[in-house]
Amino acid sequence: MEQTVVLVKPDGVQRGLIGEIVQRFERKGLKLAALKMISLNDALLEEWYVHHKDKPFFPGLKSYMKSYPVVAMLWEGIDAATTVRTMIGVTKAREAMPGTIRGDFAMSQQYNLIHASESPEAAERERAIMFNPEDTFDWEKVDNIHVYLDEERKS
Ligand code: 3AN
Repeated sequence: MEQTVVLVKPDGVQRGLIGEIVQRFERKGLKLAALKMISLNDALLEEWYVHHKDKPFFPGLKSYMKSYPVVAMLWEGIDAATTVRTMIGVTKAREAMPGTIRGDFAMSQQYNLIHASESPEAAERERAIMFNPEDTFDWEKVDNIHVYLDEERKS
């Protein structure tokens, strides 16, 4: 099944929202395949945000992402990348729809609590940057038979 990478960013860690965020994805029916706390450094962030490296906000983004640890997770499910992006809401958090994570808990364009891979391709790239093979777990989530139709699970 598809996997997607999520980071609870330093503001989410500071604001005590790790549990809330994990709970939303668990209750949705996604499967957790990896979870770790990590302090990010310049080299990792320059690779992670390579598409933003010439943007005026990049230096500020980098120092914010290094300011405190983040919690990195790998979530698995059918269409996981799109599902999680829908659940987090738009970048400018004060405009994010109520019911989304940013819509319910954040106001800022930069301090928007959470990162989620933009696409399955981005998720593969981010997974390789963030996780070693031993960080990830391939386990059977037995309640998947109640989350998906048989045909969906086998497709
Ligand atoms: P998203 O996280 O919604 O995919 P991106 O990829 O456009 O958004 O931006 C990556 C991160 O850069 C955002 N989560 C946010 O923290 C920060 N960011 C994006 N746009 C701005 C901006 N105009 N000013 C400050 N920070 C920004």
